[in-house]
Amino acid sequence: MNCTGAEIITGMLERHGIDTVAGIPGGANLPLYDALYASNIRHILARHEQGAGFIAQGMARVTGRAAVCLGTSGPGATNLLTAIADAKLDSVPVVAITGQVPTAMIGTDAFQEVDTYGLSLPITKHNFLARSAAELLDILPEAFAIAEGGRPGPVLVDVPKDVQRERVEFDAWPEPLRRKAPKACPAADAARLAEMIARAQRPVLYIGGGALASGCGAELLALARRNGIPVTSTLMGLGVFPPDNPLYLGMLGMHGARYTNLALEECDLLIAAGVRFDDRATGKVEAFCPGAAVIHIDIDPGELDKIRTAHVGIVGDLGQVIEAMLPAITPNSRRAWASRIAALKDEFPLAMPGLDDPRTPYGLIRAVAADVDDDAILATDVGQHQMWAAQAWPFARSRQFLTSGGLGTMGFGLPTAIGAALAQPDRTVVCITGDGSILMNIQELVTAVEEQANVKLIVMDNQSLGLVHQQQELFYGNRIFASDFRRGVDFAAVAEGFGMPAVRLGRCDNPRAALHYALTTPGPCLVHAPIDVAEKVYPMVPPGAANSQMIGGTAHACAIA
Ligand SMILES: Cc1ncc(C[n+]2csc(CCOP(=O)(O)OP(=O)(O)O)c2C)c(N)n1
Ligand SMILES: [Mg+2]
Repeated sequence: MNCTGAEIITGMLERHGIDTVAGIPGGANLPLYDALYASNIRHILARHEQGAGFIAQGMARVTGRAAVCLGTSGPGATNLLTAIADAKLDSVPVVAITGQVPTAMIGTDAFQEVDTYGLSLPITKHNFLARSAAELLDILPEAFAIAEGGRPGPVLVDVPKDVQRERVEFDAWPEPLRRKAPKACPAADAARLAEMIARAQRPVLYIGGGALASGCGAELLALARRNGIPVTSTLMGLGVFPPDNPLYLGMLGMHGARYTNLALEECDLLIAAGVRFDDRATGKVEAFCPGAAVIHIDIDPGELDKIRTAHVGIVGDLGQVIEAMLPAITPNSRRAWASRIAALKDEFPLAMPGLDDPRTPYGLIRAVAADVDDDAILATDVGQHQMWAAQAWPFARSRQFLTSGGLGTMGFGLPTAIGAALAQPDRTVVCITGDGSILMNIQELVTAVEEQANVKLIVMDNQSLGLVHQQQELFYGNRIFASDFRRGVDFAAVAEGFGMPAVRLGRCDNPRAALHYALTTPGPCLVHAPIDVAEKVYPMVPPGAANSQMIGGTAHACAIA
């Protein structure tokens, strides 16, 4: 074989099953783009590198496989960083390949030079600076194995221009590296877990993104059912557990239902499965499940005892650990605990006012959900609309909900939805976004049009950074500052300017019919939905407070001065 470094990259991408990449070319990665010209890989030309990063995330989040984004050196690389950091916090396997100035010029403040390796160090699972074309034969397989193995995450490969052009002779293409099988759960550990569960009176399973990555929905369901264990989910775990199962408690934490957080207060055994005790889930951590023994199962040893010391911590693949302990789990219906939870549910249900009215936040989200099949993918941006969607959308399966959980990145929604639609073109992808968030990656509207991605954007327009407005109103004495937009945007006209059809719900007599038209017309479409700025996401745990101190969300929402 005789290839350039750039040809090695495209050849290795093909060998890893990559058929689509997203990026933007520039001086320092032009040799790579020249090699792409000659390859079968489809290239999605994003309009901003952050868009390319999130398009890759969308592909990775729905498939569970690593996806690839490309950027040139300097500003191309720095523009990718937010999407890479976002992938790190949500454990998404992304391989970012950046061009770099020629090796001899590194460190000279050359045109479009930044230290991409240094900048990406704290926000990647691993990163590489390629020093030779031959090295790429090792780096690329490693990059994919690291991105996908164990706890997934982003990997950056920085490739100087001369390395992309360098020719090298080699005998054979390296095989993709096999993923290391996680260590099996020792029988003694499995027995110990089963014993703790048998002794508990009020256990709760607390599941998160790790459950999704492990693909262990069936095992979790079997465990919960056999021992009558109620199940709560973090934002990242939504979709893993069937929402209509009587054992399901819904989402916990800052915007979880009151009964969910109250049930957690009372539990005596917390089985933390693929979670990281994020503060949005736990509230004031000292007051989280105060009387509970804790079992913590995670594939990443770094998560154990990081925030809450576990009585038993198990490092391993969640599905395998549950499978190992299932035979020792005693059947139990836990009548007393179930009836206590039923009583909490009755007394403190999740109030979703306006559910039948598509002109209200909850009503709109439910109307959209009712008009797509349960295979549809939901992406969101960040803000009130994200939390309303998390509360109201009836998630039926894993990898259906794409949201920026850890980093909370406004601008995530549109490009991520495009990536999901490209990876799975037969599914409808709904993106619920806000008037603030969509502006952060609005340029990708034209990418969606160009690719005819089947993305349905629902812009919930309260002419405000609503979640900020809500916090200022509730916790800063109603001193609303820099959160309301003084000037609105005609998002439908903007979409049309980008070549995307649009529907103005505010002007429709029959909003359900208008939604139906938008959701069933093939290709991308934008729906503009005016929302009252006074609408709130309730309940809400005040920042820093215990989950039990949540406010609002009862039938008579608390009045807060
Ligand atoms: C990049 C970025 N900047 C700032 C924030 C802080 N922030 C969180 S929610 C929010 C408001 C979002 O507004 P919008 O998209 O209109 O959603 P809404 O809350 O109104 O539904 C802001 C500014 C953020 N999460 N991300
Ligand atoms: Mg808004």
